[in-house]
Amino acid sequence: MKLLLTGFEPFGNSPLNPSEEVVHQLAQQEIEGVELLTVILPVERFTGPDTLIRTYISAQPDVVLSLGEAGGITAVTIERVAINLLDFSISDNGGHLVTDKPIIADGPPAYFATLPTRPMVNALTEAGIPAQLSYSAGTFLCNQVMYEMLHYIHKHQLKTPAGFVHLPQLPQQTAGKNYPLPSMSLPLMVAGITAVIHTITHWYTTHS
Ligand code: PCA
Repeated sequence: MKLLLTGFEPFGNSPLNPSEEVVHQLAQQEIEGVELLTVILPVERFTGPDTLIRTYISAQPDVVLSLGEAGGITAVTIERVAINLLDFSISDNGGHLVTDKPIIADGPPAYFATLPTRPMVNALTEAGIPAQLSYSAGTFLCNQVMYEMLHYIHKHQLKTPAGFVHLPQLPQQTAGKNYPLPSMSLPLMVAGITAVIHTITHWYTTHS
């Protein structure tokens, strides 16, 4: 199974993005039954989704799994839905602050993730890693790339399963803040995404 795994560059005031760190670690590991392709996406409203779609077209993966950071979450968070809305509360890395706009003017209100979301949560829980399902990926770049990937697949009548996982911040991003913030260590997140990829691989090989 050819898996396209994406992360995001840092954004906001942070020099790090856990999704980029996890992707870099996994790119150096062997995962049985998986040919892994990785790319780090810009946190920018045009080049972020463009980079993902262009990589998808040239790599022709069997599955797309995208990762991003969400400050304040306490668990690896499997996104079930992407909505057709850009409503940024901070500027992207290109300086765009877009509010109240659709991602695709004539696109449907939402797309569901087409990955096995509940088995992914169950695999994380069984591995002893905090995990949850989520019904909102926000209204920033993570939601946008999830929506645009699913829209492209739908529009071109393709069958590639795709979805998104939000990761907590790394301890070094939250240390020294004068109010408590949740975080998760890099090795635990790497183990978590490895468990997620095993689940997807098993599901893909038994369903296709
Ligand atoms: N998190 C942001 C964008 C990039 C990232 O890693 C989000 O949740 O939209």
